[in-house]
Amino acid sequence: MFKDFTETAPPSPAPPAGAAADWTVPQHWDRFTAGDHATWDILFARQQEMLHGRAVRAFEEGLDVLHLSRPGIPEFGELSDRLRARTGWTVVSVPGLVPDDIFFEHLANRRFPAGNFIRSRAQLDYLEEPDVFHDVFGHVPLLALPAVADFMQALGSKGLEAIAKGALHRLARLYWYTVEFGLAREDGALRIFGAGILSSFGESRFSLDSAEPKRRPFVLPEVLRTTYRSDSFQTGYFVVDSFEALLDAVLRADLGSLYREAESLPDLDPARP
Ligand code: HBI
Ligand code: FE
Repeated sequence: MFKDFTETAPPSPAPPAGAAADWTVPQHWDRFTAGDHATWDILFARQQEMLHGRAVRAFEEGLDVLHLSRPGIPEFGELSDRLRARTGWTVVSVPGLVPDDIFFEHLANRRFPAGNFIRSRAQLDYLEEPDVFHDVFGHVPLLALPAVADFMQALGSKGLEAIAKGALHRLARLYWYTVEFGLAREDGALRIFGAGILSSFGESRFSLDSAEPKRRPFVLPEVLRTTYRSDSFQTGYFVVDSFEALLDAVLRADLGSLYREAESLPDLDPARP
């Protein structure tokens, strides 16, 4: 019936050679080639144009206050100085995907792990592992906003708790449908705030304009029961009314009870009517 909530997660793998115990590595910004910086510039220009009027307003403000519009891949030390001054967050460099407990431990301490590599020209539209464009362009601008900064930190600590409770798959759905693929209503219009959409040329149009996907109001217990796929555009999105309301819903919830309740109910299809 229920999953055994006392079950412990397997130990995470050791960091690769050259990485610290928390999987961070030097960014080695000086090792990016002119071609790497040009790849960033191509992606940046294309997304900035596409997202104008589509992203939540705070996204463009974040690009601005963090000076992300300057050409080239950002240097994380300088970016962190600007971000720290706003919300106390920093950006740390990692070689790619890191184990869940390591990832959430960083978030719980207001550190955002960002890839130290950029995709190749053949992968402008799709890649498997999050690179510096997804991580920095997609995630970092909104971390300049206090409500999002607090929400991400909360997800970090709730993530660590979820691992301990054997409920990581539930918390991962909350992360997916907000931080990665969230939509928001702003002045009555639908806007994008999820980094997976913000960093995707195709999905930034599809998520708002297509008649195919379902768009439903954010309801925490429903989100925890809704499956997702990572190999195609989403078939359903959740829409928040504000970041403050989202933060409040997650901070006030008794997630342990919601996880247990969800285990006794069937999963939900994001494309359900
Ligand atoms: N590692 N670098 C990186 N970036 C992520 O977004 C990430 C990760 N490790 C685990 C993880 N995400 C997931 O646990 C969450 O998306 C739920
Ligand atoms: Fe991401």
